[in-house]
Amino acid sequence: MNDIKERLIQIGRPKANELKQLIKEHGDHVIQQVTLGQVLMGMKGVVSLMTCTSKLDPEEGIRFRGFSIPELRDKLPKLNDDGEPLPEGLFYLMLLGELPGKDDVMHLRKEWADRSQGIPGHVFDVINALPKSAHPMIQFNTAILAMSTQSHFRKAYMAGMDKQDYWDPMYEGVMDLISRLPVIAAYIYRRVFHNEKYIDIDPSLDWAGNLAHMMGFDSEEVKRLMRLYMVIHADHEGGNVSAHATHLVGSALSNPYYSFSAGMNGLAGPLHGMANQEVMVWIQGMLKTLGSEAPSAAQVEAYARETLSSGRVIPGYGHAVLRKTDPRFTVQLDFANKYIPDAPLIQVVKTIYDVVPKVLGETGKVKNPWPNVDAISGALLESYGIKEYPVYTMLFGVSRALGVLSQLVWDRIYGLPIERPSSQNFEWFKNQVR
Ligand code: CMX
Repeated sequence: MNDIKERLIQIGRPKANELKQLIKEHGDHVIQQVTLGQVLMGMKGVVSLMTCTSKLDPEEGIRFRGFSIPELRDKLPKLNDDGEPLPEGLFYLMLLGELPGKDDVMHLRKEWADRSQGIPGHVFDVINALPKSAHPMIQFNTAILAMSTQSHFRKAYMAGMDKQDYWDPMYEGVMDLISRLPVIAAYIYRRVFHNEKYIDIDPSLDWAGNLAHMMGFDSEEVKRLMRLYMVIHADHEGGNVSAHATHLVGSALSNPYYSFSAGMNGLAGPLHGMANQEVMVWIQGMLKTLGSEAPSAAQVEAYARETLSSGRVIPGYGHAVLRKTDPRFTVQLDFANKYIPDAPLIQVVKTIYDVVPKVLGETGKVKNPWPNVDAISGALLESYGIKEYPVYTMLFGVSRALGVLSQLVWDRIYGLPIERPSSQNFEWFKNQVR
């Protein structure tokens, strides 16, 4: 058994017992009152999930196992002192709740490179059967489902495994799946946008560096950007659509491929992960309409007002939980200011940031007028030469696997039951206030 699995048993068994005891002794304890508005408006603020990998504070932003993004950039192992932390280290932290050493990260890097070689040939046949015009998220998700023929979890379940051991084949599937996502994403990118000129994995590279390499970007600059991108998109506690969907489907003891695929279907919505593509479409539409690559604040403001008055959202702004500028936006802006301060698109993003919060605030209804992660991520990718917007959400998806799948392992360690909330019709809700 490898070190990570041994550690999971050491930490996991006592925690699972503790949880059982807590429920046995205090299962009837009332923890929260829920209003009619909360239930009918997207269950915001209703505590209904247990997630250990990360926590989102409305004012401060995300913390992964207690660490903010600036703290992670300081404390997680890097390849070079001036580089970005390796996503392998963030996965280790989210899975075990402990900061990894450089050896731990290098071990994971090698294990993922080895596991990435095992994608069955039919997965590529399935991708190739789709039209190239199919959105990359369709191709990505189809490939994820096609990989489930190799599910360790399914095989172990059919063999009659004891349920306290479910976490083990879940972990194996999660490790396979995470290792293979960069290969799949790069394959789809090269298939659709680079005439099927595929690039093999370089086993000496790290997980994110390899993704950049297989997409055709070998500069250290793009690899550094990819490491940052993979770290900041990895998790956003349990209630967001992709995390919640993965967890929900996993609660039926669906294998990790089915579960993650459900999460990716949610990520593909324009109010969630697809917003990074939408932002670029909105910016390019604005530049075209205004006939300028460097619009003034007044021009951007007028364009934003026009978007609102036509009943559309301004993508990249607002959030269901956050009430301040997203630190994932700030860290990307800092990155851009440091490495590409003169990039024209970054100037446009800054001008939007100067005016859009005021415009959204004036509506009187938008609870958070500040930018989220998606307001700048596409502009950064495009500035580094990854110009094909339809792949942006797929890259988000590769990263999101780190958080939601490490949580899925913990769901099985804790032995969490199938989820089955209650629902009522409209009459029932009206009767509550009569
Ligand atoms: N532009 C225009 N209107 C917005 C808005 C925006 N950026 N953000 C919120 N609103 C509107 C809502 O549509 C809602 O309008 P109605 O009352 O007419 O239905 C009202 O303001 C209140 O919404 P809210 O409570 O502030 O926000 P929600 O929790 O309902 O929604 C979110 C959150 C992110 C879906 C929303 O802010 C939005 O649509 N933003 C643009 C899309 C986006 O950037 N999504 C990415 C989020 C991050 C991620 O998941 O990746």
